[in-house]
Amino acid sequence: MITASWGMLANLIRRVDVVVETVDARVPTTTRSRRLERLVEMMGKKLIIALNKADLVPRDVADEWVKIIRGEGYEAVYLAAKEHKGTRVLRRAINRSTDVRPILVGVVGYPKTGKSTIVNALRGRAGASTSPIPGSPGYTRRPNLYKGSGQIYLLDTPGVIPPDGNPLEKTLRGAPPEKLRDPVKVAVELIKMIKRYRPSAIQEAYGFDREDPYDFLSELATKRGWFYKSDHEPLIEQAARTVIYDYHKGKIPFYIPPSEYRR
Ligand SMILES: Nc1nc2c(ncn2[C@@H]2O[C@H](COP(=O)(O)OP(=O)(O)O)[C@@H](O)[C@H]2O)c(=O)[nH]1
Ligand SMILES: [Mg+2]
Repeated sequence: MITASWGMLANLIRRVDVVVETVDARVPTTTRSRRLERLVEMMGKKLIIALNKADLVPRDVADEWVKIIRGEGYEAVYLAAKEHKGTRVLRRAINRSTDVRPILVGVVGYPKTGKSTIVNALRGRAGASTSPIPGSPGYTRRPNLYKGSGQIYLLDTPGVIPPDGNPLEKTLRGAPPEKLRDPVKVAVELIKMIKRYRPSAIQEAYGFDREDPYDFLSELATKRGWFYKSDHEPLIEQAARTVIYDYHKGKIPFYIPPSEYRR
């Protein structure tokens, strides 16, 4: 993974007209970055908040989040980039956000929120080739823009926001589980959070559950045949990392309801 920095993000934002901030529709509040939003505003660029992975939440939930975010004065849309659903709505929002033509767009967000998938979806049939805008300052240099549809051009490097916060927040913000000092503790917290909103989620995803998340991880390791070589105890760290990966893949049914927001 590329080590991202806020300096790099600022350079990227400086180059574009519109920033698309990708957030995970299951946990939009945690995967939004106020720091990014302030930076985009400060630099006088347009911001569109794209609630991605909307296939993992009910439609009325996605609609409600869009309403809430628009109520804060930001443009917001929801989409399921992986399924190529909602990309037309996002394109329309980009076109409406500015009179500048052509429009240079940067896609920025925490890891695993779907930046690459959105870039690909916006490129549509344009293919893998990058096409510099004739007459633009970058034209004579290395091509670094992808042609999207119409007048939209996309920066070829999405901006990665470094995951911050406590270990659970970092995990929800896409930090790789291999880097966690205590993946078991984080997976236990993640399971508790998920079950608070959907008590049957673990049962639905794995076909079994235990009241104590620690017991669940231990049994998951046993069922999958993951044991320490030394003492043949269940390798719960591997079970913990698996649950975190499965969460990111959307295998565990869960989302935060918008009613939680205004508390
Ligand atoms: N369910 C679902 N998964 C998605 C969607 N978009 C991306 N993903 C998945 O989320 C993971 C991260 O996507 P990626 O585009 O690589 O994220 P990036 O790290 O922000 O560039 C991948 O496993 C994607 O398949 C979506 O709309 N729905
Ligand atoms: Mg990516």
